[in-house]
Amino acid sequence: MGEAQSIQWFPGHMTKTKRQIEKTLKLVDAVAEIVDARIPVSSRNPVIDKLIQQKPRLILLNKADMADPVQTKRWIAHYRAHGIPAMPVDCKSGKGLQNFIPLVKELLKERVASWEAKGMTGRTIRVMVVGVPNVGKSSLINRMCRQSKANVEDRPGVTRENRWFTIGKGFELLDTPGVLWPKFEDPQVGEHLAFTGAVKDDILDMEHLACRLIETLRVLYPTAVLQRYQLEEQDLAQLEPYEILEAIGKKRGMLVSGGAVNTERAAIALLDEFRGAKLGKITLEQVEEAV
Ligand SMILES: Nc1nc2c(ncn2[C@@H]2O[C@H](COP(=O)(O)OP(=O)(O)O)[C@@H](O)[C@H]2O)c(=O)[nH]1
Ligand SMILES: [Mg+2]
Repeated sequence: MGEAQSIQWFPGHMTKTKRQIEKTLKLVDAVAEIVDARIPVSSRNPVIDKLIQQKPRLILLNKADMADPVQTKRWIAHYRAHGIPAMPVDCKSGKGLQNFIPLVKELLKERVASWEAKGMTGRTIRVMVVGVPNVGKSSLINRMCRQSKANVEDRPGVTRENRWFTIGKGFELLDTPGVLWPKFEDPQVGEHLAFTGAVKDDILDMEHLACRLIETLRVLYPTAVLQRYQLEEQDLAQLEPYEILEAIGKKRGMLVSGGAVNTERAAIALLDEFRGAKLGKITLEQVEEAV
């Protein structure tokens, strides 16, 4: 996407969100940060690290159903090596969520022991769920609530958006207060969020985006593209991305009158299919450093 577009998206509400998160942090015992397992770097706001500081934290690699399991394992090892427990989840189906509360309890083991030593037995554990838009915060909360037949409650002293969700006995979740925007200034971040559909398509040039996706995929997952669109290996490696888009459209019979390929339609098809994991389980951002 162009520079102008990315500037347009960046809203000025971060200061307010930061303040809200800082205030709310005082009310919770831990933070569960959700990232998109396909783009674990771009789907988080780096400001989070500064905000959270000493608060115990865990990372949920969500949408693991669509990510490359080998890469997801590497990310988990990577976070763990940095002292952050992490786990893969699929909040759409609920897969992996049975490990969520146990992991939080493990994270807070010493704290819980010290509460108990002070006679505070059965104290409620409160966890704030943070993450950029579309990463799956609501899905996580809904899933967890459904599993435990929980309810939503309002409490004095918190704003209407700050709703606590009781999930199971002595365990509560809170959604991110405010909107935690990703770091759009970095063009690659904006692009990866657009590939995964985290950004509204009506402000994007779909053909340009599809060409960029082709460039990325032919390096990281060439076989996935070859198989899905029945392309020649040499073509995928050597043609210009736009020519590959044309080849995809041609294979699909997406033509306009006169016989030219409708590349706009081809672009939309490619992006839709990528987002729907029709090309397979793909992770666009991979761990660089050895762990
Ligand atoms: N395939 C898949 N889709 C998911 C998963 N979690 C969330 N989604 C979808 O991602 C979109 C955004 O989820 P939502 O919970 O609204 O994100 P929020 O903006 O962080 O609250 C929705 O269409 C969800 O159905 C997941 O684990 N796997
Ligand atoms: Mg939500």
